[in-house]
Amino acid sequence: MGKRTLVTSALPYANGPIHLGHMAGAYLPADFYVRYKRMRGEDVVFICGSDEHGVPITIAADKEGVTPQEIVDRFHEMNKKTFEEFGITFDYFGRTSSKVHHETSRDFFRKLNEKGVFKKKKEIQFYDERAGMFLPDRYVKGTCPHCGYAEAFGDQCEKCGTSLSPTDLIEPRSMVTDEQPVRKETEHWFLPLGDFQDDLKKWLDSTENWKPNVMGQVKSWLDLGLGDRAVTRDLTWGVPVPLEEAEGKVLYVWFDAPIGYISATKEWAENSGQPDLWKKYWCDEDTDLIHFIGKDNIVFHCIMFPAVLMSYDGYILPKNVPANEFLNLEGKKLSTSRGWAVWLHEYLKDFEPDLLRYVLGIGLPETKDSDFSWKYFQEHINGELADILGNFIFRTLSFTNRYHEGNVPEAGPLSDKDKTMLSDISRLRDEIAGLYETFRFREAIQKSMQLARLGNKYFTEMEPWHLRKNDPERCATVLNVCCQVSAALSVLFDPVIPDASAKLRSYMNIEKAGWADIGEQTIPAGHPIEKGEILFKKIEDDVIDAQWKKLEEQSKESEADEPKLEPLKNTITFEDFGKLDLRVGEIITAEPVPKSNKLIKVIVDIGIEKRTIMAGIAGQVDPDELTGKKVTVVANLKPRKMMGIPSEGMILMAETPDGKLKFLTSDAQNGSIIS
Ligand code: B3M
Ligand code: ZN
Repeated sequence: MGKRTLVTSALPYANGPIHLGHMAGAYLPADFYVRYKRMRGEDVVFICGSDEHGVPITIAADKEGVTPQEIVDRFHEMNKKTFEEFGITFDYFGRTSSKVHHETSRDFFRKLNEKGVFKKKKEIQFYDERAGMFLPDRYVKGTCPHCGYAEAFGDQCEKCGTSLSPTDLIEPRSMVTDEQPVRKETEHWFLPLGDFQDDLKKWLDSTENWKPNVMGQVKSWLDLGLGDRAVTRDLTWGVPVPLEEAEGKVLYVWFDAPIGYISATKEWAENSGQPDLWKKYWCDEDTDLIHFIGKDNIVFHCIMFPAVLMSYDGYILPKNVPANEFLNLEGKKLSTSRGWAVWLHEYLKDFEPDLLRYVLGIGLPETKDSDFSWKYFQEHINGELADILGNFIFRTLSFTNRYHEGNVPEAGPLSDKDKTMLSDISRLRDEIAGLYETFRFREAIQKSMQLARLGNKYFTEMEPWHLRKNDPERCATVLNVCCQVSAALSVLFDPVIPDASAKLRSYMNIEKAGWADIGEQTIPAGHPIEKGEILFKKIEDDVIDAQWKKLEEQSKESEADEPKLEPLKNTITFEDFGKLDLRVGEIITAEPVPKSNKLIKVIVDIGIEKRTIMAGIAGQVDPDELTGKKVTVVANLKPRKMMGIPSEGMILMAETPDGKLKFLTSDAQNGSIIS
């Protein structure tokens, strides 16, 4: 263990509000860890900030028809506030649009460039001719060559996690126009990750306690062999590349964003009046650097950023990257576009932060995807926070208050049960510490609840309400033990439910809340204690119903935004249908019609003869790709002239709700009748 710890949480894109999935992935576990470390009196700094570059920002801006600046300003402020209200205790929350960040990331690029780390390569990239722009990786979608997932992005397949290049995709399409992009040459700077293969492997082998799911992913990329990764982009939004010859290019967002951790630490140091302090956290081997992220960010934090740090030289490398898997909602994948999400700022209108912190905490997706449901929320609050923890505290405090004038009573000789209860405090405290140290927060929280459970059981078995009359001395001893357990709980639970823990400490007049201060004798006899109030109220069914309703409405609303199918037409008779002569045809040639932006002139072989057909499909399909296509032809449609050319039939097309045309194709021989 190092002398100090620098903890970072993934910089959220400032393109939308924070939801439960974000929270469970990179923020809440980090906050548990940091709060735990602070309670131990350790030197820890917790850094985060808004990621304000990259296509997620421009996509959001395009969608709303506003500038990227407007988007990042709005969501930076909003998310910063939400984090604060939810009790995420960053020491500093920066933003990558800051001057310090631009300077820092440009300095990184410049230095690496001067050292000759980069390769400059002309590259063929996808270009959207209709939109007139090179397509960033995220603007290209297609089928993943590894797992066949049809909606993979050009930089990564979210299904199998493989890191991709847009040109790897099968049937790529532009997200801007949905057209098939063309390949065009452009020049970029590349980080040749292959050069770092051995050093990365050495570093990874030297690390300890990594989660198997994280290490497994990283190792499999290394086994595949690392390639070159472009670190510049043809975009206008981002940090400009600090070279004259790179006019019009910006740094790739995944080059500058992790450097954002460094810039934010610099700003934190500056604000704290010791501008050089950041170096202690980034350049001193006695610092443990821990990155909390979601699993989709593993490659960037475990391969790309370490390679950048190594080549700059003088920086420490991450000690651990405890990435989490994903959180589902009510059994379904979270989806912001489909309105299937619980937004933190919405949650906070209805409930206290502690409740969700606890419930997300016991079900964190640490080793596999996990699920959040409102029923689960209700069950664990009522069954654990209220019935176990809250109940034990309430019994202890009210009893002490009623029968011992609000002072911790003096303990007499201890029975075996008393001794066991007291030793459970120190035993669990140490076990919980071990779990926090190894990023097993779910178990740490379950074990904390275990102490309350044992306390409750002890209280019930000892029956102080009887002892009070029959054996007042025993009663005093039992209550003394219960007060020790309560005091310990006020500290052990602090990382998870800080508000309730602080309240409990205020009832018990405990000022200092340090991990080392709790044990078998935390508070002395005679210490004043107030009765306090009930810590957790139970959640009724109607409250949960209201949340379900909200979710349902929210997801319905966004369904309404999706294109609708046309209503069915009036019924026709069999004879009506029988009048149509539908044939299988094959396109022999296709050419654009001059001066028409809709028509393509095609010659179709319908077995019996060849027909000229004017098809209104220009702009949707590429004439060069039509030859050989099997289609359905209405063969007995009365010919009519279009742009002066007679069209002898019609090619049937399916029109999707969002206006895209698709052929109806058949592998039957040309001229076959369709009926
Ligand atoms: N903004 C991706 C994300 O929010 C990205 C993280 C940056 S961490 C340096 O998933
Ligand atoms: Zn895949």
